[in-house]
Amino acid sequence: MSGNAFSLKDIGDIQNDVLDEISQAGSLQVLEELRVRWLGRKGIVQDYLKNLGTLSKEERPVAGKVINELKDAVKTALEVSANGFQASETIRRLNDEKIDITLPGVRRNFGRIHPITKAMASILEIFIELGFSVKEGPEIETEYYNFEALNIPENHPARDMQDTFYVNGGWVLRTHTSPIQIRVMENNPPPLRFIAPGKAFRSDPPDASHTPMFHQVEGLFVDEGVHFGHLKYILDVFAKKMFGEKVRLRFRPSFFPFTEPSAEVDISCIICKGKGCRVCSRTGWLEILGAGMVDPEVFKAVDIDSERYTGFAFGMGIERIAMLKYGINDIRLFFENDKRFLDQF
Ligand code: 2NL
Repeated sequence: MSGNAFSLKDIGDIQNDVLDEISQAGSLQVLEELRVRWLGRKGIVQDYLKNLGTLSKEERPVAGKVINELKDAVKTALEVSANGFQASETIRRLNDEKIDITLPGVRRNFGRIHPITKAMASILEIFIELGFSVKEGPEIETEYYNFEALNIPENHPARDMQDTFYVNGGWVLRTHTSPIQIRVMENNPPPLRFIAPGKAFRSDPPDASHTPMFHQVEGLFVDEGVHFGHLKYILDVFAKKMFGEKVRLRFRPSFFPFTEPSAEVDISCIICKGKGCRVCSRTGWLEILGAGMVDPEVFKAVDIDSERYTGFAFGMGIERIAMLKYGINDIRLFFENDKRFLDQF
C-alpha cells in the first residue's frame, strides 16, 4: 500500500472490512495481532498518514479527518472486543472456582490429650490449690537415691533383678518418684510442701493391672508439728475433689520401708457407693494410694533433724486413678495407641 494513492471511498470500505475482522476475532491474541497491524508504529494507519503528502492541498485535511476517524473506529472496536473477552474469561473463572457449600467438610484427624495426661493434670491442679509446688527429677537414678536413702534394705524384693531395670554402671530406671523427694530434701531445708510426678519403671510382665512403665505422683509435707491428722485431711480433700464430694476414706495399716506408721488408703466404691459390686470385689472399697509418716531413717539420710521435724508422704499410681475415674478395666489400653479408645476422653 505504501506509496500508493488512495481514494476516500476505499477507506470507507477498508473500515467496514477491518471492523468485521475485529468482530470475528476469536481471541485476545488475534485482537492484539490486528492492533499491531492497524495501529502499530509500522501499521496501516501510520502508512496512510505518511501518504497524505501525496495529496493536493485541498484533499489533505479531508483525507486526514477520514484517516483519523478510521483510527478511532479501529481503536474503539478493539477495546470493546477485548473487554468482551476479559468479561467472559472472568465469568469462566468464577464458574470454575464455584464451591458447593452444601458438601460435607473434610474431617481432620486431630490429636487429643492422653487420658493419663488429663488425670495427671487434675491431680496436680488439686495439690497446687492446696499450696503444694511441683518438683521433677531424672528417670535414670543411682541405687542410692532409688533404694538406700529410702531405707530399702539390700535384700528387699524390690531390688531384685526381676523387679528393677538395672542399667550398666550401677544405674537403675527409678521404680518410683521418691528419689525426687530425696533430692529436694538434700538441697532445701524444711518447711517443704511439694508433689513429685513422673514416670516409674518396674520389670513386671504386662497384665490387666501391670505395665513395665507407669506414672506416679508422690507428695511430701515436712514441718514442725506435722502429724497423721494433717495427712488424713489433705488426702480427704484430694479424694473428694478427684472422685466426688460423697466419697468416704478408709485407712488400713500397712508397711513401707520409708514411712512409719504406714497406711493403704481406700475410697468408698464410686460405682456401688460402698454397697459391694464387681468393680470393688464386693468389698465396697477401692484402694487409691499408699501413705504414712516419713521414717526417721529417711530424714537421717538427707540430714533433716527428726527430733525437730516430722512429715507425711503419700504415693499414687496415675493409671490406677485414671482407671477408677474413667471406668477402665485394663491398664494396657493406655499404651496401645488405639484411637477408638483414646478418642473417648
Ligand atoms: C504407693 C505408696 C508411697 C511414699 C510413697 C515417700 C517418699 C519419701 C519418704 C517417705 Cl522421700 N515416703 N513416699 C510414702 C508412702 C507411700 O507410695 O502405693 N504408691 C503407688
